[in-house]
Amino acid sequence: MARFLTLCGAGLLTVFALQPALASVEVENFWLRESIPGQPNGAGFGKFVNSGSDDRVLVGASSTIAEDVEIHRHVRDGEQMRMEAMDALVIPAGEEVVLQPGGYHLMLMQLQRPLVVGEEHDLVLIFSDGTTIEVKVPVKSLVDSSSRGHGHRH
Ligand SMILES: [Cu+2]
Repeated sequence: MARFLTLCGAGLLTVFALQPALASVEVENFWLRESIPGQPNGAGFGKFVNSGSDDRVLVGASSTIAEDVEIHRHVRDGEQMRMEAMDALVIPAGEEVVLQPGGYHLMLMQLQRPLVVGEEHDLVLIFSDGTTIEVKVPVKSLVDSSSRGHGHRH
């Protein structure tokens, strides 16, 4: 056990290599929102599916495109919605947790450069048990083409 803890301290890559397939959590349809000019931070969304019999707890994330990645949620503050950082996001056993605009999201703090539609960026999701999931995440447009489209209605 002591040896395992030491390896954990040695870095995420080591942990990832040791535990490639134990994760009972799967990620679906993760995407990053394209940057608005002048906006220093980015946002990421997607779905966690926990098919296992244990709760899983997301405790952090990282990406080479951002200085840091925080777990956020929107909370109502009087008439306003504001964002709040969370230490952890629980994905209960057998359940799904969706990250979406206006709700839970990953906040990519201090982007190295703006997020452009068509790009893909790496994202590492870190769980409380030391396991990680690494995904390639596409950047998508702010305007959802399915809802706005080009308006062929008459
Ligand atoms: Cu946020």
